[in-house]
Amino acid sequence: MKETNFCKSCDNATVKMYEYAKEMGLETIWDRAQAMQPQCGFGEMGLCCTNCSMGPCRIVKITEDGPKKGICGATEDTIVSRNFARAVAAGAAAHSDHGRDIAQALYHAALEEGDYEVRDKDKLLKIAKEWNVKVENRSLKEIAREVALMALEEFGKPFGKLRFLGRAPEKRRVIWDELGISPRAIDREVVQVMHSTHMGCDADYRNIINQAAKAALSDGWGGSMIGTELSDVIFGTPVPKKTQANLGVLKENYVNIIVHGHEPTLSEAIVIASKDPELIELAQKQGAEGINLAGMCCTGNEITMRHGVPMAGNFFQQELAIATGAVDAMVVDVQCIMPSLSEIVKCYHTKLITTSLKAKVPGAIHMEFDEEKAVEIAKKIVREAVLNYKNRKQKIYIPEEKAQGYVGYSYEAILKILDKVTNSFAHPAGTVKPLVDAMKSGVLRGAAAIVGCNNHKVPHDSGHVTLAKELIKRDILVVTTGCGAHACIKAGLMSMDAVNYCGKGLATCCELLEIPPVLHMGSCVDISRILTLLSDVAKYMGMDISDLPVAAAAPEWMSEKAQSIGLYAVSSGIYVVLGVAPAITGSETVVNYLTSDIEKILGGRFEVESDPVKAAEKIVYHIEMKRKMLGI
Ligand code: XCC
Ligand code: SF4
Repeated sequence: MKETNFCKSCDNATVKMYEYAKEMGLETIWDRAQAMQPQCGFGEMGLCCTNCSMGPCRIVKITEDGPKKGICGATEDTIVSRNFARAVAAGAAAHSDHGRDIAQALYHAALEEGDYEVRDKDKLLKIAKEWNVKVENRSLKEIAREVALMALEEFGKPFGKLRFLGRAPEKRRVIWDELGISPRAIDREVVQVMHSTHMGCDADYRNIINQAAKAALSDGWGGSMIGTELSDVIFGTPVPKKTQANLGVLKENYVNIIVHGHEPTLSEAIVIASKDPELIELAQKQGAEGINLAGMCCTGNEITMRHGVPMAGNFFQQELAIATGAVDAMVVDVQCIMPSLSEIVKCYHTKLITTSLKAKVPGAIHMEFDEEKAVEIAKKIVREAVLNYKNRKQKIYIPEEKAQGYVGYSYEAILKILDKVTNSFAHPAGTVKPLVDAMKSGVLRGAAAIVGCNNHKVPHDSGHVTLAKELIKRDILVVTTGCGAHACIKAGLMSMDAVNYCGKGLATCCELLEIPPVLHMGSCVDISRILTLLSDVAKYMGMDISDLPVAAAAPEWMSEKAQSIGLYAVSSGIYVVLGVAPAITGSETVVNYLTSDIEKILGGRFEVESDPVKAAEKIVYHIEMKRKMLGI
């Protein structure tokens, strides 16, 4: 096999740990990616169909005489768009099911069952008002219960449209209505995609993509938004705070617990349990100095946004964390958990603890999480980790890299920061006006979101980091979520010193507002925060989201959730640059539709650009073009 160095990363800790893992004879994601080469061309192009058992059918493009249709007669356009739509539906399902769990947690909180409570009363009241819930002469619990029930109804209500669509600018809602893609109920849109992409159903690629767009919108403006908003109600809306990031946050003489996955219901309870005096004492009895909690992937984002818990790393660092030998338990819930973890823990004392019925891994210990007994179960889990400390037997190697940065920029936090420069006499507090003014004057050219995962097809973290640096250099404010946020904080882009990378305009804004040029807005469901922010800016300016000088990028995306996010962003009028091509290249028609024609209908479109420097140029071009159209 050709020896290629798959572990190209711009993160030193990752490179070091990868080399160390190799020395130790451990297998990591990079080794498996290398062993997988060459990857299947049919799959890569989206040209393989397994939707019925007459297949698999694959369309052969490279030779003239190969089959050009599936056995049922499905064309490449049908097959490619169906595969794409199914991936979007799966992604929307994952995000939305997360949202549903949070709504359920709020319901329990309202009934005083379990350990959750309403921590952000203002946000609850705001949502209640938005949803026409009666608040006068009612207790907070009663209001919370009704809001939770209404949120749960959003998944399967028989009539009407999603309530949060009301946040979008009027022009946007008209576009959705006219196209028939305003989502009705979240589950329904996902089910409809699965139905219409069943064998012998929808064969029109445009119609298939429209339905996928509807499901994607039910994620962004439905499941994800419910996830974010109700998480804020239960656990508090994030405010800026300082934290540390990278594998160097692990501490040799402490019980190290990593929480990894997505839903804050579990991780919030673990945060409480890890501070329990009895458990800390138990840890000390085992010879440790205390308990050190760190987060990975989106769970890491959730608990750092609300508690400043250190961020241990992103998707590609999960195996490496275990290879440090210092992790006493890795506690996981759902999504982005590599099944390989159960293999790598065999070489260490680390306990891999699964907690969700939706995600069990052979070889892991399963300790089922129950929202009604959250802290009790969390304490049991932390106890497992603490008692495991004395079982450490391998050499410990923790890379020293740990960056400092600021996190916690929820939409509400951003508004509050903008208040600092708002002359309350001239304009009311809590408006986006200062942001709009900065954009209009050209001090800020625009804004871009950098989101998404890690993918071996792009050097680890460097897609995110290079793009962010290129954009802030050109006075474009960057907001980020997900594994992109981990990449940016590790590269120092969330520290105040990052102004040194900025153009003059952005540097001035950052200094005035005391913010870093790259703002951590949370986990992937929190991209809904960005939708809310953009909607309010558009509404303030009396226009649509598609008119704004903004863009989004997912330089290293890999998950189905990312495909759903990409499509709801495009369907919300946003220009989205992908660093990795989705599996659609088998149909030129579908590629043209998603990267060009769709813009005429929805105002946003996809662009594929694997080189982050070129991606930055394209974003700058797009932003400048939008500015010109706005006459600013
Ligand atoms: Fe997963 Fe959310 Fe992607 Fe990271 S960014 S690899 S989806 S953890 Ni969501
Ligand atoms: Fe083949 Fe059509 Fe069945 Fe797909 S649905 S596997 S293209 S016969």
